[in-house]
Amino acid sequence: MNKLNISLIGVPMDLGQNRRGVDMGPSAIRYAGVVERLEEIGHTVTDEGNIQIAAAEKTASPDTNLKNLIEVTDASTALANKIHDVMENGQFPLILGGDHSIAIGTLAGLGDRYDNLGVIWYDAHADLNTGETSPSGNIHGMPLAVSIGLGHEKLVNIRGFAPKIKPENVVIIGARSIDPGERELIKEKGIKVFTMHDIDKLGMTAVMNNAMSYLKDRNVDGLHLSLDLDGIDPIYTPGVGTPVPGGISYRESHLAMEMLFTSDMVTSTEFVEVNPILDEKNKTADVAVALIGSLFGEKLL
Ligand code: EXY
Ligand code: MN
Ligand code: MN
Ligand code: MN
Repeated sequence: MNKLNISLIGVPMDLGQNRRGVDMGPSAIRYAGVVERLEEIGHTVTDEGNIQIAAAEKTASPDTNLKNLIEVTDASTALANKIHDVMENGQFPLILGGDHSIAIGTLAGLGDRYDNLGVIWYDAHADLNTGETSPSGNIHGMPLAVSIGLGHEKLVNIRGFAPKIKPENVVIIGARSIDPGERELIKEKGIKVFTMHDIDKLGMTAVMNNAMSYLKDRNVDGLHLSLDLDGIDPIYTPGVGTPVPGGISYRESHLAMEMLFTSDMVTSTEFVEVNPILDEKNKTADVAVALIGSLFGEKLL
């Protein structure tokens, strides 16, 4: 990564889950100084503002258990189109959520720019549910399934093509809360997962080296980092809607970001699930900005 022209896109989305407040994530991350931090490193940042998000549906659709399906589809389409446009202009997309359902739009926008996009999914969860396997009907538990072509056809076919990414180009890091249907899908599709057990056992250095050489062996032509703040232990990031204890530490996360920076592989990223209402003094947004600093080349010395 040299000095980049970064397009920052806010997605104040809270329709992919039940807890209000995550729509304020982009504001909280901006308030925590993301633009200044990136400019300090030497990057140029254009704040593209926010994608418009509709109000939540008043009545659940009778034909699906997916909540706010139409509203999430529309917002995802708008985000996908925006990302497509900024990439056309040679900009590096940095997307701020919003809940993790935004990744449906992100990957739809990136998908047709790459033949073989790699994805690192940094998360406590696998986000591999479909309408059939979801325990909640919350779309933020489904974006990875949708992006590999599984799930509701409205979501799967955004921008008119599917799948957006190949399951064998995905690496999940930090998983510790996986539903039965997701577990089956991971086995069936051979998705690469480094659980917390692997991080404990191998250490973050080996996990990241393995993840990156796996993706290099797959000859990826771009790498998207989708970072869910709940991947990190809630001690450090309490402001998330679905915290799971026993997560990745603050220092391990910095190391992971620094290693990604050094690899020069990352071509787009999103930071999601910051919920200022559940947070303690914007702590979670501060962590997001600190990690963004490391990912984009901030040095200690
Ligand atoms: N697996 C659960 C569900 O599908 O409802 C919880 C999903 C939480 C998703 C978070 C954001 O990564
Ligand atoms: Mn997630
Ligand atoms: Mn195109
Ligand atoms: Mn998660």
